[in-house]
Amino acid sequence: AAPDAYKYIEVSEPRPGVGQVTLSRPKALNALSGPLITELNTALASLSASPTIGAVVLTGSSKAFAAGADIKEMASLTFSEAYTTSFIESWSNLTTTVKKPILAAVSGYALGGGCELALMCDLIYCTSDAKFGQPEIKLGTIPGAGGSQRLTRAVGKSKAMELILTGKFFSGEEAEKWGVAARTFATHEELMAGVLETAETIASYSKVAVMAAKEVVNKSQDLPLRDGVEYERRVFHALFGSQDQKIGMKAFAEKSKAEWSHK
Ligand code: CO8
Repeated sequence: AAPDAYKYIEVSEPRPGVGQVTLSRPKALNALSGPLITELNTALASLSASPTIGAVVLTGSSKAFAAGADIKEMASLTFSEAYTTSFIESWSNLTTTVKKPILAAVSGYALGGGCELALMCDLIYCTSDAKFGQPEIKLGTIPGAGGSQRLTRAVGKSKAMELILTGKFFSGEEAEKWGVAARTFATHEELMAGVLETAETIASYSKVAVMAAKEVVNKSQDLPLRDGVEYERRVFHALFGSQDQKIGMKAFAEKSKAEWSHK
């Protein structure tokens, strides 16, 4: 879709091969309403399908990545409505349909569904004073978009229990210390420069290899170790069938720069 087709997000290509989606509902601190999630899914599907895009950055503003699901929209929902419409199931499209790496760049609030959205991405960079949290307990509910599962895998059971049962926030600095975030930055500007640099690096590699690498690392979250190692080996074997494996290894031997065919 054309960039101006969106109301709650902005889509751009700030660096060669890098797509950027910026959540933009400033008056509600980027609260994740149904229409916003629909736009996000459309934009991600289109970037994922684009032959020129190699990596995607998902970000918000310096004040908020996203302050959660839209509480006002959810407040009057009934069980039968939530159940029969599979409320928020489409959020997971991000993890199931996008084969290219998605890098979350988090400044300010990443709360509830916002924290879960960041956790669904392939890696998180953030500012040191970013505010993560799963405060659903304060609203009389619990995380509903994977937070209890992904946060627990990231920080371990005891810490996840503490965070989810108290709803207390944790900082970007803590997120990095606990392995939730890969790197922290002092300011939003430095964060964006850092995330775009990493995204550009990823986008400079063979798309076949990058997609395979993303796939096998994510499998580690679902499979027992033995099955995961076997899965990885199968995919590794399969890549000997790609042109880019031949191109990459030949370039190394010739001390030249690989010109990827992405095949
Ligand atoms: N939903 C709807 N509107 C929101 C949300 C939200 N999650 N967060 C902020 N807003 C709105 C505020 O209502 C306010 O609007 P208005 O100006 O019309 O009153 C505007 O954004 C600005 O917010 P504040 O005035 O509150 O700004 P402050 O700087 O004072 O405070 C906070 C910022 C601390 C982030 C505060 O806004 C806050 O606590 N927000 C809610 C955080 C929260 O509880 N998030 C979890 C929501 S539940 C959830 O995400 C998961 C539910 C389980 C299912 C998962 C998927 C749906």
